[in-house]
Amino acid sequence: MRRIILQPGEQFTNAHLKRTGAFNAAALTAATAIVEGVRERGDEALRAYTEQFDGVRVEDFRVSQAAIAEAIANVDDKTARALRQAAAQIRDFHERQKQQSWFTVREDGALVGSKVEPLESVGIYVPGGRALYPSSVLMNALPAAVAGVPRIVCVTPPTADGSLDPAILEACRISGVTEIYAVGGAQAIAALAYGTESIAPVAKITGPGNAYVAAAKKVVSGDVGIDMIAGPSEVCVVADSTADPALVAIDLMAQAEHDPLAACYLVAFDEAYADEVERMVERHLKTSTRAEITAASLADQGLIVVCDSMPQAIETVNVIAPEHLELHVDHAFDLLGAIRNAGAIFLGAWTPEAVGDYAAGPNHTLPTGGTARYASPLSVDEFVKKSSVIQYSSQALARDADMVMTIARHEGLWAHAMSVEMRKNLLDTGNVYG
Ligand code: HSO
Ligand code: ZN
Repeated sequence: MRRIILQPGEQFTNAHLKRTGAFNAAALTAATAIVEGVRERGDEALRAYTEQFDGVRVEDFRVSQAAIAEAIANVDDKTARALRQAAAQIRDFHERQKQQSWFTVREDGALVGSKVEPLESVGIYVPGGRALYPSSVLMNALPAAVAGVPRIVCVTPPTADGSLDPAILEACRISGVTEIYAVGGAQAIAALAYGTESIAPVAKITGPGNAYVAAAKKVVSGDVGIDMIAGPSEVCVVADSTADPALVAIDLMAQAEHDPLAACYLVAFDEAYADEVERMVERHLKTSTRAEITAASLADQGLIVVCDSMPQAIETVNVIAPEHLELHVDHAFDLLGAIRNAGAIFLGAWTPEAVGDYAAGPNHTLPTGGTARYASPLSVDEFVKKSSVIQYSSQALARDADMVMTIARHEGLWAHAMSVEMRKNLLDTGNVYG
């Protein structure tokens, strides 16, 4: 891992980081062409792109109930039970995020409020290949279900032999997905956004994907809602001398094994400790079943920052604004107030990121690439929208009339002022024209 040693009082800056974005210009160009193709030619384009990119000819994109039932029967009991248990904790956490509609009535009788309404439909992208995660289905579909979205569509790339991942389908069933289509890539995003003969469009698209999926989301955003555009996964572990280097090493590896582009940061307080963590990584790599990806990620993207003090370490974390932050330090909870930028914060020695990835309840879809400076984890809020509600009484109108007319006239908007004045006249004289 690359190493930086900060001098006392030295600030960690963005220049120390070499982040890879969620997508690049080439992916954006390719995705734009694919989106246009699907927009113009619907299912025909969808079939052609699927043949080109997935190497398989799909006649009917919709996965039938019979195929789903047959695949689900193959999920082993233990996995199915674990998914159900995780789902229960994730659902419980997200239930607490639900916002109620609210109304308040002023003394003059004016009612104002906010009406919360679930989106009518959402599309969830489920990647294939290296990132085929049933847990991501739970993390995207459950908040939508809790929000009350009636139509939850899942899209996932088809496999060459037409097989379906049973655990993915089981996760769809557990979390209330209503339609599944075997289509992936930028073409799936286009289909969800604009609809084709076989896929009705949705109001919003969420879920992780590769650079082309991320670019396609960017292209369709505005015409359809999207969640954040996720870049490579990240973890930052702050370890003081109380942290077991073997555990710190395996926690870094747990993020690195996702992707050669995953970025792992270790913030430590002396070089000898950092050396020890690196030795532990080497040792664990010998038995890892994903040694190649893990080693590539740590070598190319890994970074150790050796700090002189805890305040310097905390400021380093705030500049990195990591997706996941593990505080492997004594009295971790006491540091919480000083952490301004992090997607999810894992406190103490007993909280590996993996418990958050699968089971604790909070969402594992988190802001990456430093976007934790302004963005939040995926939540029920992403699947609802609000309408403002206003109802004036005659008394309230009389009270606010002058204020509204004054501002409207200042803005030169005649009918705005008149719409209030005529009502005021009606109240004063019984006639709208006074
Ligand atoms: N750590 C990933 C989520 C995940 N982990 C899914 C395992 N499965 C998000 O950064
Ligand atoms: Zn993970």
